[in-house]
Amino acid sequence: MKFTAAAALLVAPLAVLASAVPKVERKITYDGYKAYRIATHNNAKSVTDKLAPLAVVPFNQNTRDHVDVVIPPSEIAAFEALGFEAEVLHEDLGADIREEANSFAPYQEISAQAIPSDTWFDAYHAYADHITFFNDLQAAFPTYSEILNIGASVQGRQLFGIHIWGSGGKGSKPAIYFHGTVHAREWISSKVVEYLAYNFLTQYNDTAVKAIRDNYDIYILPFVNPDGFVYTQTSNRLWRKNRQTRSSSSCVGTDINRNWPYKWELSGGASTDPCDETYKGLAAGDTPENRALVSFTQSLSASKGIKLYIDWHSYGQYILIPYGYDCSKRATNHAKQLSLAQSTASKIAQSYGTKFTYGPSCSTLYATTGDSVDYMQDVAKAEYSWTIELRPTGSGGGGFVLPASQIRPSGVEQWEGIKYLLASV
Ligand code: 0X9
Ligand code: ZN
Repeated sequence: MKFTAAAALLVAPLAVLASAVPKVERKITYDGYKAYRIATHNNAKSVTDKLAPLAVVPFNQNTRDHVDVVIPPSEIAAFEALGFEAEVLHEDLGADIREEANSFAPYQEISAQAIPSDTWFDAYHAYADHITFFNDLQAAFPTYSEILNIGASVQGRQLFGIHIWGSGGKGSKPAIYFHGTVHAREWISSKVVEYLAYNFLTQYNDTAVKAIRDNYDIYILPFVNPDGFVYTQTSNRLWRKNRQTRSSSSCVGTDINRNWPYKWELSGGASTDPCDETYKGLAAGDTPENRALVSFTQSLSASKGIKLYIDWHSYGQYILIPYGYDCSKRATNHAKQLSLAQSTASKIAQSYGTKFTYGPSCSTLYATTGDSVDYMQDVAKAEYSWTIELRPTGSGGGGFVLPASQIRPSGVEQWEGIKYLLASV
């Protein structure tokens, strides 16, 4: 499949083009682009072979059941002539991106030490506002939290986060450890981990939340790929990887979730082509983001250990347990992880009926090498190591561009799931 968005792009008019700015990237609008889910019936290759002559933009990673693609306006007639069994995910991706942009809200400034308004969860926001939100949230609870800065991205942004604790004091308990937005376009993942952080801090007077806070130290890193996230806001809403350049290629970006130094060398679960969405890098851990994450993870592992790690992604509505690198390998506590995934999925469904599929990541979805979950399980020795793919499923419409009205329900159902899970581990 050719990735030709750069060639086929439609451009938004630039409001200001200051001559002092050396290089301005034009924004891909995706106006008139349609997203489809094509049923593959276990034969994805026959689908991708038929798509090969078209200028198709890969959308989500392919699964056994389906391939999700974005088709530029000029190719829609040719695509429809192929006669696939397909459903529409976005009728006009550009229109949905514009609606998302229109739903942005500025951060509501608050007085010193006040708690940020929870209207934060009704809109998407600029990256700088996320930093302000976290700083203000932490400042409202100075005795029970601190801001983390664990290292810098390729472009020098800090990988920031929040550390929350309870009556045991700072750093006295095993870690509950969450990463958000490793894939830049998966915006709902940062909003959901923010929702969890907000509730962990503001609901300490709730008995169940107090028990969790008193038993664990909680570490939440909402943007482990900040450069990629900023790029989705300035240039290309569908960007996935980091923004690392390499002298060996003109293509930009490495998939940080294929770059972890564990089973990185295996083939079949990542790409060695720098132009691909799942490019693994030239060596394990050769992205600055991954190096910072590895070193921070090692410090958690070496101090009180990691009870639970969750890598928050979208989309598909899955709870995925180890492993990614081998479809027949199971964790030593597999039965416990599977039963917790099942009961957590039931708990999540109690809020609005949202169905999450659960199971081992490779056999349920597809193989991945050098991913965070396998590293956390086997190297960092996390007791439970999961990926959660948030809303939507895709079937029924939508993908990475999820209406702002779904931020709060996504947060609510995951909060219920996490409270249940942390009371059960
Ligand atoms: O491909 C990934 O890294 C994750 N999916 S996403 O669509 N958000 O990119 C899945 C990681 C879970 N691991 C496996 N499925 N093996
Ligand atoms: Zn992802």
